[in-house]
Parts: sequence; C-alpha cells; structure tokens
Amino acid sequence: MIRLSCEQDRVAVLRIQSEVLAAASAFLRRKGFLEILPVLLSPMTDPLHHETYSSVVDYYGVPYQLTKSMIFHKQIALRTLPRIFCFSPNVRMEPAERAAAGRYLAEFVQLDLEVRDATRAEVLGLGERLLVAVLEAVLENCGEDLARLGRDLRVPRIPFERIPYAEAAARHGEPFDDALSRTLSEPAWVIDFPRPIREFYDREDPARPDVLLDMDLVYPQGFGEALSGGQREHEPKRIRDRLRRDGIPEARFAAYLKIADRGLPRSAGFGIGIERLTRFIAGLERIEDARLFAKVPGDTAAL
Ligand code: ASN
Repeated sequence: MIRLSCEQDRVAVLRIQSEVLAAASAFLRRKGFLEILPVLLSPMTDPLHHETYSSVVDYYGVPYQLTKSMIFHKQIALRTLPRIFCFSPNVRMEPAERAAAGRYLAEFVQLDLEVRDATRAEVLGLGERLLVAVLEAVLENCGEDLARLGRDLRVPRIPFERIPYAEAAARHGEPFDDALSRTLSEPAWVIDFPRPIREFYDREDPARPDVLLDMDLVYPQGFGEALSGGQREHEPKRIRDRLRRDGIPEARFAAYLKIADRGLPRSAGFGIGIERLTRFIAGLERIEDARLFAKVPGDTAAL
C-alpha cells in the first residue's frame, strides 16, 4: 500500500476514479438500470448500527437528516422504476478514533443500487460482474496511472468465495473484516449476518430465524470491507416486527411505514463505497488519498 508523494500521483488516482465512475455507470446502463438523483435531506435516513455524530439540520423549522444511506429512498423508488442506481453522497460523522483505520471518511459517496423482485443470489452475481467490469476498464484505460502508482492489479475470478458469517467469526474472531481481508488474495463475500448486529431493513431468512439474507464484500490484501447489501424486508408486518426487536420507535419511521402499508416491492441491492473502491484499485494506504476534499473523521480543518 502506498501514500501519494506528489501531485502527479494524485492526478493518477483521480483519473482512475473517473474511469471507475464511468465504467460502473456504463455497466449498469447496459444491464437496464436507470440512474436517479441523490437525496441529501430527509426526515428519515439509515439508522446504521453504530453511533455517529448527529447530522440533523433545520429544514424550515423541522428536523431533517443528512443522508447516511439512501436505503429507504431506494425501496420507495422501486415503486416507480424496476432497476435503479445512484451516486449517493453520504454523511456519517464517525468518532475521531476511527480515522486510524485508514478507511473511514465522514463524507463519502456510495454507488447505491436496488433491483425490484431480485434475490440476494442475483445481486451477489451482479456485484461480482460490476466489480470485474470496473477493474477491466481501469486496466484497459488507466495502465499508465496504475504503473505510476506501482499497482499490480489483477481481475479476480467469478464466482467469488462465499463465507458464512459464523464461519468467518469462528476462524478470525469478531470483528473479523481486517483479519479476513489480510488472508484473502481475491475478493470474497461474507453472507448470513446475525440479525442483532445489522439494520432492520435486511430480510431475515424465513427458514432460519436471526439469520439475514444479506452480505458484505471484503477486498483482499487488507483493504477491508467494500460493500454491504442484501435482500430487503418489504412486508409492513415484518418491518414493524424488526423495528420492535431493535427497540426503534415506529414514530421514527412513520413516513416509511405509511408507504410500506401502501406496498413496497420485493427487492435486493447494495451500496459500494467509491473512495474505498478507488483505494483498493490504486493500492492506497489511506482513504483520504482516494478523493479531493477528503474529510477524515474528527478533522475539523477539512474543506
Ligand atoms: N447502501 C447499503 C445497502 O444497500 C446500506 C448502507 O450503506 N448502510 O444495503
């Protein structure tokens, strides 16, 4: 893993990033996806499963939140369109201690997508093909940039390994992302997370209580987590049950529940972090080298 040593290195990273955006977008359009515009402000956003600083803003006297992920808007958008993607800016003001890990930014962009009537298996396959398409495009169009950064990038073989959460935890302890990532030479999926450690919107397997039909993708070589996603809860009764089990008051998601009562389609999807993907492709030690105007958690001098 490298640190950037001059402006020309930075240009190489940004050229790679621009290729990533174009290749991902072209791939998804070929697969029949429509790009929608991001939502930055809403009365509801992803509750996440860890603490972040409050990002509530005063919206005409009403508390609105800056988007932590567009998960609920994606589900609602599928009432209108069958396959969507969005380059979605997310604000997650993580505790400053997280800066040391080298893969957190308080403001980042995820390529967030969702597919009506899809299963987890289908979006796993889509995610693999998307990553391969992006890597092939970077190899084809950014050879000089990769060479400048000394990055020996290989296209992984499909299908990626699928590792059940329980198996990864038994092998590496918890949390295992970094330990697992260091042992991998190709990306791998972690599937079947336990319900209590994930958000309420990922679908619980009807055949296996407390096991979710969700997944993370983990990069090899110590680059850590790449994306999260899963099949979704869409039935109002099940959503209410999950809120109750997570101790989240229904009132917090009243607007979402109202729409769910009118009907949310079945769906599956995921969001892949653009800066983390850039970091992996370019072989960067620290995520702040993977974009301009990076905001490392706790850095109050950031632009
Ligand atoms: N975008 C992710 C998903 O689709 C959620 C997240 O970023 N927390 O599941």
